[in-house]
Amino acid sequence: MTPRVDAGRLLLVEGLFDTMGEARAAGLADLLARAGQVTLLDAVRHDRSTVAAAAAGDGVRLVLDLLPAAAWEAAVEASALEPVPAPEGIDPRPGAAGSPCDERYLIVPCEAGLRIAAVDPEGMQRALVSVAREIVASGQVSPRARADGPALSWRGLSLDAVRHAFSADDIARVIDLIAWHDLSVLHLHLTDVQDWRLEMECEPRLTLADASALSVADYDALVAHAAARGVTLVPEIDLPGHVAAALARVPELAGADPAPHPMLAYLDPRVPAVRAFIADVVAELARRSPGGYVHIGGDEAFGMPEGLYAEAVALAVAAVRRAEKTPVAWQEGARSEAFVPGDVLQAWISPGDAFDAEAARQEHPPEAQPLIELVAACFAQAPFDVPRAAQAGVGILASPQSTVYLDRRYAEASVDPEQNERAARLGFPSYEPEGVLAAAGWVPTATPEVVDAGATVVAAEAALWCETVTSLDDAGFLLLPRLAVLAERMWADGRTVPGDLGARLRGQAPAWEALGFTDHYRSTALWGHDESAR
Ligand code: TNX
Repeated sequence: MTPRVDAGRLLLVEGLFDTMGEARAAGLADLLARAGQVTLLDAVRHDRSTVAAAAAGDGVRLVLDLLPAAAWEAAVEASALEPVPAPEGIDPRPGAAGSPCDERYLIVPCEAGLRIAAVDPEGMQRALVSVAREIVASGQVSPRARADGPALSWRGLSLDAVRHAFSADDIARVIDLIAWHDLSVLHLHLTDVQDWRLEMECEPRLTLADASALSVADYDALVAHAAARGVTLVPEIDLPGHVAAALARVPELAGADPAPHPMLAYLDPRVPAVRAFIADVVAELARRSPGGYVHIGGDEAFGMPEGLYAEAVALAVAAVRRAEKTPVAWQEGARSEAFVPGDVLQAWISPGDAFDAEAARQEHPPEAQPLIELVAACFAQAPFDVPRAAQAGVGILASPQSTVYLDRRYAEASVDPEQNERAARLGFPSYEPEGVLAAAGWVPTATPEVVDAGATVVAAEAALWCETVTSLDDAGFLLLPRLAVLAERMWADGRTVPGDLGARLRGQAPAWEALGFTDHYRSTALWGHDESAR
């Protein structure tokens, strides 16, 4: 059957399957169809009538030209376009070694239509998605020549899949969304105080009572879904703090001493069952995740003695290394001294974001004071984390809370009064609200606390924590439009993106809606008063 082709919504691509491979070409076709109602066809594989329709002007013809790396510079020169530097930092993809994959592309007019040149299938994918975004925004593809590419190879979203139990299908939709905005990583936060969300073959009790947990098959399918859309899954199992759910389900993990506070729990590395548990869960997670990096958490181990913390983190790091992967942890991991050059620490506590112990002491009743002191002691070390990482030569994954945490209320009103209830309900209550365009000037590699400490930003991620989220719609409300702003900054870093950011964001709303994120925030800053008709 010939697919129905709407005028201007057909991309007829020469060399699609040959250049991209089966899985990725199919994944890309699915993404474009879902997000943009853009039909992607391989000109060689499809029937004559479709090809003829495209030739007659119903679609855009694209010729893919996968170049040898050595031919790239000459191609840029021939195009007379401003060259874009190769991406920097670390490459999250499976099997990546050495320099990051080259996601740069050139789009130049040619006799048949447009020629897309890249040296990697990743570059082809980003180019084709950019063409589809243009179709969504304007209904057409401009014949203008352009060269583009990301500044950083690892551009991610960290998604809390614990505080809200996203289904595998919800997570697939988030993957589609981030692929549409050229992100390369979905960092999945899979375990926390409240729940352990990923079925583990080595310890089935972790998810036995939880019908909504992601099964082994769900996880494998998500890894494949992501890979086919140019996204690598970086899984996180949060150790040695944030583990109350695991301790409740696996009683042998109980510590040698009583917990420092009834509300706190950690994995005590002196307990033999704990040592085996850390080794087993990390090994299994690494085995099931084809990407090169495994995140072991390491954040907020409140009340845990320093020596035990360092020992527990070192066990997790060693398990990652045995699996021939590279460890990632939240910045507190620097305190363990288990990280070496090539490893990654995720900086999230910007100056000014740290826990305000004085305010907490004032606000809370006497019985909360001991807990406040334990939390305060942990945060008091935060200013030294990135300097410690710098000294150890460990790269920084930049996620400055004040800029990239999307569990933050919107400062401005919505043009749609129906969004008020959601706006009041969603977001971490103690954070200052922020406007949708607040991150428009973010330069990830110039994140001040990282640069000041002499550390290097090797990757960047936005984050959505889900304490207040109760559905995928809620997530979409917090993510959009802000994630699109952050994605653009992670792509461009210090470069200015020409044109009007507001117009670019509004232009993508149909794609968000087509992906099911219908309740994106209709901020007055973007939609003005007269545009509420949407
Ligand atoms: C801090 S960021 C956390 C999360 C919370 C988040 C709320 C980090 C490593 N830990 O557990 O969900 O704040 O924004």
